Amino acid sequence: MTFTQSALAGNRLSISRLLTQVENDSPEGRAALIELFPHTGKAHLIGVTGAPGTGKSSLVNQLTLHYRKQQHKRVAIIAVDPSSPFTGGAVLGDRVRMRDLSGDEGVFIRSMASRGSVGGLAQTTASFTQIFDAAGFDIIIIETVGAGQSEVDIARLAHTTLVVEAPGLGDDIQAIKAGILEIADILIVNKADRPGVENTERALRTTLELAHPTKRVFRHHGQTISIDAPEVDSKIWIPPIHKTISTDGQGIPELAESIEKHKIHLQQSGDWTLRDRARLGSELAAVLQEELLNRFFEGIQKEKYNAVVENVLKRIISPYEAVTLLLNGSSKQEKS
Ligand SMILES: Nc1nc2c(ncn2[C@@H]2O[C@H](COP(=O)(O)OP(=O)(O)O)[C@@H](O)[C@H]2O)c(=O)[nH]1
Ligand SMILES: [Mg+2]
Repeated sequence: MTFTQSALAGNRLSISRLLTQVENDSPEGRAALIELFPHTGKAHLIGVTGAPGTGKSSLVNQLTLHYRKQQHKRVAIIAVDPSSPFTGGAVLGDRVRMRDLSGDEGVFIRSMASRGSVGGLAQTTASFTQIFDAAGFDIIIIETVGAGQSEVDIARLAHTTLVVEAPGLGDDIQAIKAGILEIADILIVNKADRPGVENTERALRTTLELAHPTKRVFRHHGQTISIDAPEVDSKIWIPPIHKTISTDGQGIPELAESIEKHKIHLQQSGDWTLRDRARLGSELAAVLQEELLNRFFEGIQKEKYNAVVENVLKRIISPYEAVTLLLNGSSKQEKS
């Protein structure tokens, strides 16, 4: 049995080795991904994002405990933290997780920092989800720090995206500032034991109602009449807001139920397939781009390339002309 086959069978050591090979973009890693791909497409990918300290790791921990105890599902967790200097092991905030979930064969935790991932964070994360999916994990949770574009890209990998807020992070809601609210399928106000939770919830609800009006209000003979908007039907998902306390697990069963409802919604509306198509389409485009660039640089003499760059620097040719020159062997118009 090859070690790819043994990863497919769920062997932890083989999965671990495979993740490292993929992270290093080794030929073995690539070959394994090719072999594993036909076995993917079954797992529910759940993204969890939000500002640092909102309680994402604690929440993922509780959610995983719930899936293990109540539903006996196998859960893989990918924690992406670009600010962390650690790779391949535990990041600092994962101590809670290690304590509660270690020793459970049905749980696999992998942390990833930006260093060590050759193909970019989003690409590596996509490959990781394929490995876990093929290895038979029912649920794959991807935790990212909601900050930059690469986190949004990673969140887009998911079928269901949870955006986590918490009271006491300042008046502005972090998610709205970062523009990640629009990718939320489910909103969570964590730390519901803390003061200010109503304010945070109200602010979220207001923003949400602006984005998803559920009622149409119009005036008729001076009376305000409100009707249900016609487009509000089973095809439209309005993100629910959940309050949770991740230190003791309050609100977690309700959240898990919401996540399941969202999955059913995706499947019944056809959005599951649409999201899969979008995800795999952009992965394909990214790999294609990388491959074309590699082939280009393999096929050109370094001296020739450098000479063209030099001419761009001297303003003899523009970058557009340079590309024409590099791809066609001659530029359309020679400059004197
Ligand atoms: N009071 C309270 N503290 C929480 C809650 N959830 C998490 N925390 C604490 O908030 C801190 C940050 O949590 P962590 O899960 O690491 O946040 P992350 O940075 O978003 O992953 C930790 O000290 C947690 O114990 C909660 O629901 N209530
Ligand atoms: Mg964390």
